[in-house]
Amino acid sequence: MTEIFDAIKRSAVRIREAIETDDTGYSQNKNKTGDIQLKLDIKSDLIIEEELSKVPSVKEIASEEREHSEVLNENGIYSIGYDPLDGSSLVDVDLSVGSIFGIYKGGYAGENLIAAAYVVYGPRVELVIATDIVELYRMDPEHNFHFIQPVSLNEKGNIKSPGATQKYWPEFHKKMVDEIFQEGYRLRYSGGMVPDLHQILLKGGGVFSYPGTTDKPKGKLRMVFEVFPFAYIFEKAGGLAMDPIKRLLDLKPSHLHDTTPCFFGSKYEVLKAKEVYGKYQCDID
Ligand code: AFP
Repeated sequence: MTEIFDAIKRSAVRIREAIETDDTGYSQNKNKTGDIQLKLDIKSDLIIEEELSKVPSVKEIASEEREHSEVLNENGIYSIGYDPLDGSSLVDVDLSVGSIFGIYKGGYAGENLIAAAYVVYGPRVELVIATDIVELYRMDPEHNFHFIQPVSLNEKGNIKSPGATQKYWPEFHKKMVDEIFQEGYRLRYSGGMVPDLHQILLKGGGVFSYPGTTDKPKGKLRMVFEVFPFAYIFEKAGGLAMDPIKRLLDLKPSHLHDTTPCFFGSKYEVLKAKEVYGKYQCDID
């Protein structure tokens, strides 16, 4: 798999350069989820396709920016699901963004993930790779990536990143978020999933939630490109990733672009969410 991680590193160097120099405007195209694509989304997607097509072990790719998966090498064994530039609408206000990768052996289901990675384009470019362990790398000015440290979560943290529009949150979800803040948790939410989850991972814990809402009952974040890769990373780092009743990696999408409510974090906070959601479900049964 080293050659896949090398392709991800080469993509990261080229995407970073595009972020720094290219037009941040919109294209004329919409992706499968109906978002109007930024020119940077399209360019990042093409960069990753080009780099992964040089890797013989990559059989096919599926990108958040494309409706269908595409075969790159008939004889390959891995399928890569990726979000080329998550949070791209934040580039024009100079906030951090990222690329997310899931490496699947078999179909695009959580149980078939064998590794995951993400790149954060912030004040520095950092790469986190999860195989059986989770490791942080940082890019130097010559574009080489250096190992920095292993990544692991504490049982409990002190950061809360509550996603989605509050007006559409279920009442019990709002109550649960309020209670977490009453416990002393601090609000950390940039609107970019990659930097928000990166912060929780590197500060040792906390919880990120993107619930089902009255306007989007299945949430916003896509299983194959965003949710499964981060679920894999959080579990390997010693945390939990749930919907929050079921384990996210046990979910099987019916379609490539399916979304799901998701909670990622250290054990204490995610289990708390599971308890609240479990009780609510009992109440409405
Ligand atoms: P964009 O790619 O459209 O900027 O969306 C980013 C994102 O998919 C994810 O990175 C964030 O966590 C989430 O959306 C933020 O969504 P809300 O603004 O609804 O909380």
